[in-house]
Amino acid sequence: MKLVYLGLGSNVGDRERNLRAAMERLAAPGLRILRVSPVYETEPLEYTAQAWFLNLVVEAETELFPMQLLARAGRIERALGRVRAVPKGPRTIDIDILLYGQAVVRNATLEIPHPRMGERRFVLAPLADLAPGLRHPVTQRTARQMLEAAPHQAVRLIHS
Ligand code: PH2
Ligand code: MG
Ligand code: MG
Repeated sequence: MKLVYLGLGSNVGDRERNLRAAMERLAAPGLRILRVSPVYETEPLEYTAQAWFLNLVVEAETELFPMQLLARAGRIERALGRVRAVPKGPRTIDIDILLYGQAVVRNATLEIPHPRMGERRFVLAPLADLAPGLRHPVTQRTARQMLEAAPHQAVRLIHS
């Protein structure tokens, strides 16, 4: 059983509902959601000409291997109508594996820890709410330390 952290985001349609629907589908055999962070409304990063996102982080325990978890996430994204029109562009739902226990995974389709998590307040703010002392397995920095060092991005707490 591994403790994992998943980053969810939505900026198309009913964003709250998309997040809820994704969590309902994530919680299937082999994965149990333990805690859910507060929801943040966040300025788009990287591809900036798009609507603001709602983002949250899910803490779960899972028996799925990383590639199985990635496959489940991809199936849910497709089921909820995600279309990959613009890379990093608008999406009904995005489910990213941030951390998988203390594992380091790198292959052609998956990299864990998520390679850009250290630059993303939309990930680090909700992650630090759940697990401020959680350490990045490579840098050994805590979620709180990463949040303090992250570049500017507007994020505002919507609700817990
Ligand atoms: N996801 C991206 C790119 N930019 N910006 C915010 N605020 N939230 C996201 O979830 C997000 C993003 C690529 O997945
Ligand atoms: Mg993403
Ligand atoms: Mg993604």
